[in-house]
Amino acid sequence: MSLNLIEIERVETITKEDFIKNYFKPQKPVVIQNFIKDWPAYSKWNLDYIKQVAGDKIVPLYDDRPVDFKDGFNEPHAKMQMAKYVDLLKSKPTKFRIFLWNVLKEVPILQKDFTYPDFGLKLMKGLPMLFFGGTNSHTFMHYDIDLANIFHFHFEGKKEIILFDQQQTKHLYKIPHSLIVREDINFSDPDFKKWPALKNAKGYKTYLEHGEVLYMPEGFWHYMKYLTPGFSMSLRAMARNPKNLGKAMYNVFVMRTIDTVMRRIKGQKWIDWKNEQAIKQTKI
Ligand SMILES: O=C(O)CCC(=O)C(=O)O
Repeated sequence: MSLNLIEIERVETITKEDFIKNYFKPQKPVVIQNFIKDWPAYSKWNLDYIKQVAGDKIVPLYDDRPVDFKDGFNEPHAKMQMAKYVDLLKSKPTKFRIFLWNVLKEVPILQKDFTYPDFGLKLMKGLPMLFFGGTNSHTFMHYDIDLANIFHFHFEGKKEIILFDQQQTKHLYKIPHSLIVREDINFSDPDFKKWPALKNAKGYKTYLEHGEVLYMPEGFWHYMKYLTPGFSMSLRAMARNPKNLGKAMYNVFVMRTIDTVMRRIKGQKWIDWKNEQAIKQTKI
């Protein structure tokens, strides 16, 4: 038994008109295989190059430990010099990932290697984010707080991708007052005895390779597993659907505040209660 996933459509390249008509309007994911062949990044960006231009930076690292009530929002689990981190990635599997690292702020020179593509959407120029991971590390199934349209460009390694739209949330064991599902689900090989509702979820999958870009529509759940060491850059455009914009506002101003206050008041009990609710609220 495996998850009910269809392959994400793939195109060699695409015009903005076709992108808007075939993927943005119907909110369908797509992989564009050869879109960035003329970016300097296509030939330059690999782990050695990152070590060369950003080796002395201290980077925030995350592993797959469960959420702890003492952790702040996106608070890193460890810090390391980028040069050492790249050596680690290349030498052995590691759970340590870099998540949401702002390219503009941290290594401005990298901006020379890419341009903001015209997909017919207004990209947020201040927010190109980088993500790194080692063999077998993964990002929990989550969706982004602003429910943005995301363009995810991948470099060097191979990455497994699983996506679900927001309609599937009821089958995913979502943790209330958060943007994640139960962290103990292995989406690469789920235990359906433990998580039977996952049988009803309908999603998408693909494997991303160097130079490919994945479009993730607004608010899509995403799970990403690095099969070999690599890194990605995400560019984002604001959600257009008013319902999603409303959810984004709620997440930023209400959901996050409730969660922070409750962690302070109830501590680990709040986290444990949310984890139980994720099971209770998911119908089979
Ligand atoms: O690639 C990753 O590690 C996570 C990417 C992600 O969550 C995103 O692009 O929003």
